[in-house]
Amino acid sequence: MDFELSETQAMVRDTARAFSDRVLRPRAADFERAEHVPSDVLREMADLGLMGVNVPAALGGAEAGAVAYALAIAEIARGCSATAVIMAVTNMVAEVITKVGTDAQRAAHVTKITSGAYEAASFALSEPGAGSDPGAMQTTAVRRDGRWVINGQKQWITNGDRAGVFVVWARTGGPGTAGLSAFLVEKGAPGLTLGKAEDKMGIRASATLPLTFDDCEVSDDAMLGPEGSGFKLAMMALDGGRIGIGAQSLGIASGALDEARRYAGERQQFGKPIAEFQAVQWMIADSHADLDASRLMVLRAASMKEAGKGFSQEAAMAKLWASEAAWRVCSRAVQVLGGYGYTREFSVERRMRDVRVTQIYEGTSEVQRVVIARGELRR
Ligand code: COS
Repeated sequence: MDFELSETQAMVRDTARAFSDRVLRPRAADFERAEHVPSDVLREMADLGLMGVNVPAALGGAEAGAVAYALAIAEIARGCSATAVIMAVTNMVAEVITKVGTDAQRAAHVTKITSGAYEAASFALSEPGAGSDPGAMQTTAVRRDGRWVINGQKQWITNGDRAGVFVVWARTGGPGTAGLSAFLVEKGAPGLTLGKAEDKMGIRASATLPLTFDDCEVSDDAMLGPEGSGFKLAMMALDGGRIGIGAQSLGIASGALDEARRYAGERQQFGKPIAEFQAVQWMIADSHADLDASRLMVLRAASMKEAGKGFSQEAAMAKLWASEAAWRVCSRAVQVLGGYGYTREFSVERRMRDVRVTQIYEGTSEVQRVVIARGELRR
């Protein structure tokens, strides 16, 4: 067992950290107020290789692997949680098209994602009535005159406002999970309407939209992967996505712990810094232990992915643990800062709102427990 990072992994982490400290951390509160991450920020991330960290160089990616990707997401999230989820979903789409797309689909879309020609990409699986249970989806795709015609509604679509391409799941066969297929739908496709962004608790600089498909026609070769393979494709992509959300939770909470540590060293009460009180030391200690466990679990799942091993359970455990630990860490950080922690003067208030969704999106904590228990009971 080797806990040392390779040169490439350390380089990607350092690149992401430097960008995050220079560009994201100082501006995250402004992004939240504007409810938007500026396009030039995403463009610079693409230039740094951050929109295709685990994508082959031949397709414009950094080809740095899944561990480097997790490290990069954590660093970006430490600076700005919203930018991290934009990056996470975009990378997930780039990876899934790379993995199962045809040469033509890769050439058409992956290089546009990695180069920043597309600002972002989207993953359109959930629906108003199909969240934890994608097998219940109602969106349909039917073949008509050599084209696919998509009808239905999607919900909670990260990057819906700025994606150049959407992976859209629709029913092409019978009921349940076996009847689903995935399609690549380009921005501006006729019949695709973007809804109004949700008014969310946190991650407000990343837009989350509903989409409506009303006789949205795509070409015959827009199907991604074989017909009927959509559910498995979604699960496979989400396994990797869950490592990304675990890393995002880790990054958001690491920033909260940094702020709590700094504040505890400066804030004087009863004639000494509050860091000298054991009550505060224990909060810092528990948070540090929580985050160290998260880091180990996220990086283990990422290294198993990189080694080509099965990692569904490990990714589910990493996301479950890291998202719930991050919530505890952010809550303790607010407590350490007291009244100041409850104001927008410090980032812990925003981090606590932002981190809450990591227990919900890309599979709720309850779904992660289902995945873990099924794996465990099958052994
Ligand atoms: N990788 C590859 N295949 C997988 C898989 C995975 N991680 N997980 C399941 N499958 C396969 C199964 O092996 C099964 O294949 P067969 O029919 O050939 O046996 C098929 O997919 C159906 O699997 P299962 O019966 O387990 O599906 P369920 O409907 O019971 O769903 C859960 C299981 C709850 C785990 C799944 O629906 C899930 O992850 N839901 C959450 C979705 C989610 O994260 N939504 C958020 C969207 S992004 S914000």
